[in-house]
This record gives sequence, structure tokens and C-alpha cells, in this order.
Amino acid sequence: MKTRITDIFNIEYPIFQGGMAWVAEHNLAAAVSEAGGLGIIGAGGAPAAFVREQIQKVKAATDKPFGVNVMLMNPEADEIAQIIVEEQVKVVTTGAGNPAKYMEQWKAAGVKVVPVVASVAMARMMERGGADAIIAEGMESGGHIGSATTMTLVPQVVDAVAIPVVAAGGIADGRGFAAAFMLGAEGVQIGTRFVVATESIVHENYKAMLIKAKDIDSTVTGMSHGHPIRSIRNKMTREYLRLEKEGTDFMELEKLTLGGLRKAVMEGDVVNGSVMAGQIAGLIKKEQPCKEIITEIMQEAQNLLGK
Ligand code: TUI
Repeated sequence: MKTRITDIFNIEYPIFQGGMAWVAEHNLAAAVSEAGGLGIIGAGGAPAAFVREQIQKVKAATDKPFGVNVMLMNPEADEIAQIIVEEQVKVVTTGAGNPAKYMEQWKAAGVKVVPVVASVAMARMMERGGADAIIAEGMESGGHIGSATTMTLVPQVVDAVAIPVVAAGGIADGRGFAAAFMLGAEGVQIGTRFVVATESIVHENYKAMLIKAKDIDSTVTGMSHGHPIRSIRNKMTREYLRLEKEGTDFMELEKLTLGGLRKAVMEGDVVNGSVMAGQIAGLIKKEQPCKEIITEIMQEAQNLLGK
């Protein structure tokens, strides 16, 4: 399947792997790129030196294109932006903020820039700033989210910009892929299904929790201070929501989510940790290699879209 997304990014299938903090490290990114999608290293809240190592490891594992996601709330985002240029990374996606201050630097170095947006206004602004494509992410996604759903956001962003749009949020199989294309998307970004990929280094407790999750098992914390985060309901989310109601300081609460993600991913503490996942987790039934995930999605989507 050829779209402007496969052309611009020089990939076989128009599937991006979400740049998930702690989860999307070199093993996962290299596996997705090798399978013909676009693997993406998630810089998340990690130090710049760690991100450079991850980039070098993906380069050693595959000759295929890959990207880096810069989470703009990372205190070392400036250094990471520079490392992307130095390491000649071909694609950068951004999240949780406005990447305008890095745009010129990246464009000058020939890096393709794909901001993740949660609104039409931000999509327009990013196109004016020189973005090569846009990822329109609905609130079905895991982690830091906006307020529009994928179903409503994607067609409105498609109408608002001329650059190609990648749909994200709630997509985990060929039906979701086909639906996104019906809305005008030319690619999809998938996160949650890749969390349970065989190549994903995520702790087995985390994977088991996603495989067991049902449709309504996620919840959103941080709504009141403007940093909504979707994760699977557990002791941490219940505690967070209680403290949030009591008006606890944002920085205190933030420790529960950002620090808690590492605890869940690396240590498997899915009780006190933050098990970020999208609403589509209920659809995911088993661990599979990235290659199998991508092949399955493409076959199902092509059957549907060919009808
Ligand atoms: O970035 C994400 N999802 C994430 S980042 C993350 S790491 C983290 N963990 C705990 C606390 C904070 C961060 C986990 N999940 N998705 C992309 C995304 N970006 N969704 C929504 C946005 C967004 C929001 C506001 C993009 C732009 C924006 O602009 C606001 C502005 O600056 O005007």
C-alpha cells in the first residue's frame, strides 16, 4: 500500500509505532522498522545521553528508517533536539507540547518533522511551521491525551491541512486501520498493541495486565490540572484521583504518573505504578512478534479497503 506517508518516510507499510516513554526503546523500534513500519524511540523523560545510546543501538540493528519521539516536557529536550541532528536521525515526532522552537534546526538538518497534535488549531500551526506530516491523536490513546476523539479529530485535521495525516488513538487492528483511512488518514500510529509485542522489553506483569484489560478498564488522571493521562485503573490511579479531588499540588501528583510509568514498565509494579495504555487494550489478546502484528493488520485492512 502506497500513500504519501510511505513515500515521505520511505517505509513499506504506513504504520508508525508510538514513541512511548520507557516502552519504545531500541529493541522495539528496530523490530518495527525491520518489519516495514516506522519504529520510533520514545525519549520520554529520559536523559539525553540515554537517548543517544538508544539511537546508536537502533542504527546498529537495522538499516531501515526509524524515528525519535521528543516528549517536550522533558527537561533535557534541548539537548535531545541537538542529538537528533548530530546522529542524523531521519524522522522526529513530538508530543505533549509545541515543538516550534526546534523546527528550524531540524528542517535545516533535513530531519522530517511530524508533530503529534490533539487539535485542529495546533495542526494548522504545525503545518505553517514546516511540519512534513501530522499525527492526529485522539483521547482513546494511552498516556498524555487531548480531549477530542480519533473519530472526530482525524477528519477535521485532514480538512484543515494539506500535509498527510497519520491517525492515532484506538487503532490496534485492520479494522481500525481501514476506518482511519476512511476518515482521510494516510497512515496510522499504533502504541498499545506494540507494548505487548514479543520484542517489547516491558515487564511481563504490564503485558499481562493489558492482555487481561477490558474495554472500560482505563481511566484518566490529571484532568483538573490540564495534564490528562490515560492508564489502566489500579491502586495508583485511585490514589491519584483521591488526591486530585483534594487539590494536591501538580508536581506531587506528577511523580505518581511519570515516575510510576518506569516502575510499572521496568519493575512490573502494576499496583503502585502507572500502566499507561489506550482504550483499545480490550481488543488485544496475545503477545506477538512485530512482524506478525504488522502483517496481520495490513492483510485485514487490505481485505476491508478492497471491498
Ligand atoms: O505525548 C503524548 N503522550 C504521552 S507523553 C507521555 S510521558 C508523560 N508522562 C507523564 C506525564 C507527562 C508526560 C505519556 N504519554 N502524546 C502526544 C500528545 N501530544 N497528545 C497530546 C499532545 C499535545 C498536547 C498539547 C500536543 C500539543 C499540545 O500543545 C499544547 C501547547 O503547547 O499549546
